[in-house]
Amino acid sequence: MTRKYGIADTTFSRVDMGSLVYKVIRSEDSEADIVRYTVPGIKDLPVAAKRLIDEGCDGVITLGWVGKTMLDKYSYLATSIGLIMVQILTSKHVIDVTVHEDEADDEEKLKEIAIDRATKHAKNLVKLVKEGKNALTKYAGKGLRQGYSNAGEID
Ligand code: RDL
Ligand code: RDL
Ligand code: RDL
Repeated sequence: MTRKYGIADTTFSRVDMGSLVYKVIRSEDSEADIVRYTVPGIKDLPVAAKRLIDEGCDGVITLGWVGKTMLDKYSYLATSIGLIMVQILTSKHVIDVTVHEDEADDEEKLKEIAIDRATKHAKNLVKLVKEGKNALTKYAGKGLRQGYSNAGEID
């Protein structure tokens, strides 16, 4: 059976993570169907993810960008709860890639975080969809990070 992946991204984001993630999924799973759904902002992502799953996606990756204000952070908290609800309701993974604009002061660094986080999580999604529960077990406890270099295991 051909696997089907959903990509939900936003026009609010300042980096085009959707196009990047499309290429990563394509290279990790060359036969896959990939559907992209672009919405205005993060609060629109839960329903986009739900609709992608309703139309047959085996897993979804969401690509959000959170502004610097308290209001933006509250919007993200609401979004995160919504995305978790979608996962619980559908029993499918919705991998949440979020870049917080206050993670870095300069734009180049923010872009680097976005590219690294989106790429690593796209690979995580493909692994989970292709191989299931134990796909990531060999990395358990290794202190992996997305957007930064790995924190590493404490031994
Ligand atoms: O449904 C339309 C909008 O309400 C929705 O797109 C929101 O997600 C837009 N939005 C905010 O209203 C906000 O206060 C966003 C942010 N902050 C944000 O930080 N990032 C977004 N959208 O992607
Ligand atoms: O769906 C992919 C990720 O969004 C998800 O795995 C998150 O749980 C990753 N994550 C964060 O995004 C974060 O800001 C984690 C932490 N903080 C954290 O403190 N511990 C985690 N994950 O295990
Ligand atoms: O140790 C530094 C970072 O890992 C920490 O600040 C995280 O909270 C940063 N982070 C996010 O803010 C987020 O929205 C992470 C993720 N998502 C994520 O998916 N994976 C991370 N960090 O490793």
